[in-house]
Amino acid sequence: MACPLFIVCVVLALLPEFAFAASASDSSTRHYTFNIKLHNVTRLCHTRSIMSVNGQLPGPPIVAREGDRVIIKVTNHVPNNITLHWHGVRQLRSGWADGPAYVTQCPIQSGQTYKYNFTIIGQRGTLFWHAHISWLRATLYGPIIILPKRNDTYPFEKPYKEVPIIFGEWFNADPEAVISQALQTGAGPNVSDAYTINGLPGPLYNCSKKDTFKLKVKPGKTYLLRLINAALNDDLFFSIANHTLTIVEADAIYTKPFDTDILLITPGQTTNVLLKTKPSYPNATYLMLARPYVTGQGAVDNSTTAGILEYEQPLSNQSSFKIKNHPLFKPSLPALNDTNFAANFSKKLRSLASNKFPANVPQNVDRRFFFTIGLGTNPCPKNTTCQGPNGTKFAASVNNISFVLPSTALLQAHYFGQSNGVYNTTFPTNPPIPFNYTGNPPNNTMVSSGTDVVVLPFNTSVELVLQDTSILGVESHPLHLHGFNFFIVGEGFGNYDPNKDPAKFNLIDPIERNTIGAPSGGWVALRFLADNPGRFKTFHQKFLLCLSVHIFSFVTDGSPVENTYTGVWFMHCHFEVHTSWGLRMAWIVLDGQQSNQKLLPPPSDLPKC
Ligand SMILES: *[C@@H]1O[C@H](CO)[C@@H](O)[C@H](O)[C@H]1NC(C)=O
Ligand SMILES: *[C@@H]1O[C@H](CO)[C@@H](O)[C@H](O)[C@H]1NC(C)=O
Ligand SMILES: *[C@@H]1O[C@H](CO)[C@@H](O)[C@H](O)[C@H]1NC(C)=O
Ligand SMILES: *[C@@H]1O[C@H](CO)[C@@H](O)[C@H](O)[C@H]1NC(C)=O
Ligand SMILES: *[C@@H]1O[C@H](CO)[C@@H](O)[C@H](O)[C@H]1NC(C)=O
Ligand SMILES: *[C@@H]1O[C@H](CO)[C@@H](O)[C@H](O)[C@H]1NC(C)=O
Ligand SMILES: *[C@@H]1O[C@H](CO)[C@@H](O)[C@H](O)[C@H]1NC(C)=O
Ligand SMILES: *[C@@H]1O[C@H](CO)[C@@H](O)[C@H](O)[C@H]1NC(C)=O
Ligand SMILES: *[C@@H]1O[C@H](CO)[C@@H](O)[C@H](O)[C@H]1NC(C)=O
Ligand SMILES: *[C@@H]1O[C@H](CO)[C@@H](O)[C@H](O)[C@H]1NC(C)=O
Ligand SMILES: *[C@@H]1O[C@H](CO)[C@@H](O)[C@H](O)[C@H]1NC(C)=O
Ligand SMILES: *[C@@H]1O[C@H](CO)[C@@H](O)[C@H](O)[C@H]1NC(C)=O
Ligand SMILES: [Cu+2]
Repeated sequence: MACPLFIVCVVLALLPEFAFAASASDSSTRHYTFNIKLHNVTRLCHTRSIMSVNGQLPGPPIVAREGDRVIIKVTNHVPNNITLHWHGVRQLRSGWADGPAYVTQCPIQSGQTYKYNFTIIGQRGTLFWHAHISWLRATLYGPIIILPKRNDTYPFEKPYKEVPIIFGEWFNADPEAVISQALQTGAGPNVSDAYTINGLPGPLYNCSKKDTFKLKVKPGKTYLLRLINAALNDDLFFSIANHTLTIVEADAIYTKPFDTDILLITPGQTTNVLLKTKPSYPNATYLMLARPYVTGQGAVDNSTTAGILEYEQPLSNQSSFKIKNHPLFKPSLPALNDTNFAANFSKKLRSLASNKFPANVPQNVDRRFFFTIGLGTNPCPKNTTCQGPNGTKFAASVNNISFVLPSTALLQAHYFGQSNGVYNTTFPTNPPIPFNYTGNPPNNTMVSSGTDVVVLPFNTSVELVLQDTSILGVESHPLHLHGFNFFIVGEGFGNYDPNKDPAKFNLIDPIERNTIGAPSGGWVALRFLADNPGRFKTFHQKFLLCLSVHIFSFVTDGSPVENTYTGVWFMHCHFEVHTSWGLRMAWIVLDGQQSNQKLLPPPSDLPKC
């Protein structure tokens, strides 16, 4: 009697979209050992002791297939406190492994070990990992490469080779000293001395020619470049001379492919591009360049990092021709302040939105939030002098609150019901005082401070508008949300108009990402669902759910009842300096009713404060 239903449920439960990774036969567990140690590195003729993972800069890549469990055993052999973050990994029910210090965990102290343990579900492409405490991510970062499931293909031409290209920032001084001094004086921090490609600044800097990344290619092939911006404080333009790139993925979400000679990538973003090499050996070498897109008023490292695209010489030519006799072509990049380029580029990015990889844009909204983001000031402590604007200290805020990190982790406080005195749940839905956000700045630029969060019931559909302010100058901020991807449904310059702008929202195929460069002097509208339907159940659970759903008709409109998205999710500017100044906040998403909609208990080795 239940036969047809039984079969339907077996089939549904077996569909890959619904497969729970750990129970699928082709998924596996990948183990990594990360030893955080000091090691001496020389760049630009300056030798510095840096913190690195296993003595590598950039750190080792994490390679996994969609559906795999990853366990990274991290041991801290340095004096500093450490945490690592798996940037963009959604951490379903595993928020204890997310990593931001004092948000989801206390730091791993010197001599301690912590095992990060999570499963990668419903994501494929490039992400990255980095330290998430103070400015330690300056040297503690590396790629996360998520391959499609076994036997699954890319929705684009199979590349001949895949190469991570990770941008970083090199400081001759210790970045910890740089930020600590800035926070003390209230001034903007000293800027970096170079940008790097795969840890190497390249030939355009003094004393750096030998530290140049070379991408050796064969003619007539397609390469997949996995671009990652791990720089601390700078958006970057990137281009390869005489080669067009095809963007196919961003933040581990497939995009509608589009061709471009130049791309823009903010800290926290990743972009996969296809590079088709020339059909035959070109007798030329090509520079690839990256340099910043600058919108702020402060000091900036405006230098350019370069790598070389080098065609392997045909065998017959090897002796007779020297690569150094070849002409070297240089790409041209937009002006440092080319905001039009940024806006046009952003408009071209669309989700693939295919049947297999749908764009599940929330069509209805339960809760609307309007957050101003930008800089501000804090008063100078009595009897000291400060070097920020007008003798104050630089600060930054969301809805005028400069977020103060607690001395214990928010997630522990939440989980054990000990939030009293740790955080408030009164984070404002709108700016406390409306003003002309992108007009003449108000006279009072002071921010308020606190540890305040938004609490969302399980399964809330959220619309969040981020509005840049002109206080101390407009600026593009790369906002990053932990635990979720959001859809970028609209953006524009000036002040957001809640009456006119929603009509222009793209609810069909907007790009889905975890980090957005909010427009300088403008706004961006994001939507996300505070759960993650349909991909987090064992076969057994899915089968039972399917039966119960159909027998009792719990769900008639296709809305999800399963799954969870529980935890404390940090949201912050991915310019490390702005995060340090307080441009950060957190969302608490409550447990759902069902047992599989709840955060798992903390692992036994979770570090203590
Ligand atoms: C992948 O394909 C191979 C060969 O076609 C097959 O033997 C294997 O069972 C497949 N694996 C999965 C998980 O589908
Ligand atoms: C780094 O170099 C300094 C100075 O030469 C030396 O004292 C130190 O032992 C080196 N550190 C490591 C980890 O090799
Ligand atoms: C990782 O987490 C899973 C799910 O909580 C658990 O079953 C497993 O034992 C953990 N593995 C390790 C090595 O801690
Ligand atoms: C490369 O581009 C430059 C400038 O656009 C052009 O002058 C040159 O002919 C091109 N060279 C090759 C080998 O593609
Ligand atoms: C490169 O140089 C070789 C030797 O001069 C020549 O035979 C070949 O046609 C050149 N290739 C191109 C693409 O210019
Ligand atoms: C970079 O900044 C320096 C000093 O602030 C300035 O002299 C130089 O012209 C700038 N370079 C570019 C490419 O804007
Ligand atoms: C960009 O900078 C140039 C000078 O370097 C200036 O002339 C131009 O007005 C600036 N453009 C914008 C959009 O700010
Ligand atoms: C500031 O300095 C004055 C004079 O030296 C002293 O009387 C006062 O106590 C100091 N205030 C604080 C807060 O340190
Ligand atoms: C600095 O103070 C002066 C005089 O009080 C004021 O006119 C100016 O707007 C202030 N500037 C900033 C950036 O706060
Ligand atoms: C806000 O300021 C801008 C720039 O000064 C101005 O063009 C605009 O009219 C102002 N808007 C309102 C509502 O006052
Ligand atoms: C919570 O709010 C109260 C009242 O405004 C304030 O006194 C307290 O400092 C706040 N606590 C935190 C952790 O921000
Ligand atoms: C490391 O973190 C612990 C817990 O928050 C704190 O008590 C300690 O002072 C920190 N140590 C260092 C070196 O920052
Ligand atoms: Cu910012």
